[in-house]
Parts: sequence; C-alpha cells; structure tokens
Amino acid sequence: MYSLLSGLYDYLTQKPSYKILICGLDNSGKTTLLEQVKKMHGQKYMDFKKITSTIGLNICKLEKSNGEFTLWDVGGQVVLRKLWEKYFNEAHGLIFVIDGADEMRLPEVKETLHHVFTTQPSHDLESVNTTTAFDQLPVLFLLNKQDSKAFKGVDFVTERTNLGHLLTSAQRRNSESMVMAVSAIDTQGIEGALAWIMAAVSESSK
Ligand SMILES: Nc1nc2c(ncn2[C@@H]2O[C@H](COP(=O)(O)OP(=O)(O)OP(=O)(O)O)[C@@H](O)[C@H]2O)c(=O)[nH]1
Ligand SMILES: [Mg+2]
Repeated sequence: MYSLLSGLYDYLTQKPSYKILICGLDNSGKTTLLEQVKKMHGQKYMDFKKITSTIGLNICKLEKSNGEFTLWDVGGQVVLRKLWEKYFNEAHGLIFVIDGADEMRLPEVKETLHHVFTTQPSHDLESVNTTTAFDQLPVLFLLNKQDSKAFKGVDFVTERTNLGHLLTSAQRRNSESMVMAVSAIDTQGIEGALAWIMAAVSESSK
C-alpha cells in the first residue's frame, strides 16, 4: 500500500523534463557558457582557462520550479556539425551561440544558420514535409562575447548573418525566437537568456 501511494505521489509531483541543445560554430563560447551556468547555479564547473574544443557532449542539469532542464553542449567544428542532427529530434529547444566579436566569421555563421534552418535532416529527405527539425522549436540566438571591445552589436550581427530574415521566415512564425547579447565570461545577460529559453520551452510543450 505504501509503495502504491508513494508511487502515486511521485507520479503526481514529477516535474516535466526538457532538453535544450546548445550549438553554434567552434570558438563561439558554448562550453564556457555551459560551465558559467553551472558556476552560477552552485554546481561543480570547469576552470574556464582549461576548456578546450569540444569533441563529445557536455551536460548541465538545472532543477527549476517549472521543470528539469538538461542543457546539451556539442562541438561546433565543421566535422562535428553533422552530429547536431542526432540531437535535434530529442531537443525541446535550441540555443544557437554566435561569436559577436568575430566579424570575419559572420559569413560562415550565415551559411551555417541557413543550413540548419532550411535544410532537411538527412533521414527525412524522403519526407514530403518541408519543415526542418528546428521549425517547431523555440530558438534563442545568443550573441556572445559582449564584454569584448570587438563586439559588433545585435543590429550589425543580425544584418550580416541574415538572422532578421530567418526570424520572420514563414516556417518560424509558428515558434518562438529571440536574439540576445551575453557574455559567458562575465555573466552579463545569462540569467535573462536562461529565463527566456526555459519559459519558451515549457510553454511550447503544453
Ligand atoms: N571575451 C570573451 N571570450 C569568450 C567568451 N566566451 C568564450 N570565450 C572564449 O572563446 C574561446 C572559445 O570558447 P569555448 O567555450 O571553448 O567555445 P565553444 O563554442 O565551446 O567551441 P567548440 O567546443 O570548439 O565548439 C575561449 O578562448 C573562451 O575563453 C566571452 O563571453 N567573452
Ligand atoms: Mg565547446
């Protein structure tokens, strides 16, 4: 009887769990951001100076009143980008990190965004449905390195990467998108960014 009641209690009090994928070009600051989030939440984190380019997957779990959120940080090197697809189907939301201080790589950001948001996942090529894996997910575009003197600003980056067009595209009108500036190093904007993606993810899963 006790185990039945405790099972029922667990079921009723169970929080929904959500997965949020963090992707973007190599060197944009995804892992630094993830480790900073851990630090801000009193979790064990890696010394930022010791972070090297990601090959596998880094994870951070956050318990919030509206659910349990798992952040997945994947590698952004060219050869690893095709692996992002593996996580698309399971993700409830996406954070796409852009180095806002690296003007030289903005054309590559533009090309990658175009690929991610307008190309079908390879296993879906036969499908007649022309939406991409991300069209239905809330997406937060984070312009990182706001602390840097070379930071270009939201308007400049949005224009150079064609982000504005992407945000208003027909496919994305059904799901939430946002652009925010942050600094993974000095924490500027991170709290607001997390609050936005968590609220968007839990709302869109209702
Ligand atoms: N100034 C500044 N530098 C940053 C910031 N965030 C990350 N960096 C630096 O950017 C470099 C790359 O950071 P990573 O976190 O390894 O980048 P990543 O996106 O995880 O790279 P991959 O794992 O290769 O995809 C490091 O030298 C970081 O210290 C930031 O907010 N401001
Ligand atoms: Mg990394």
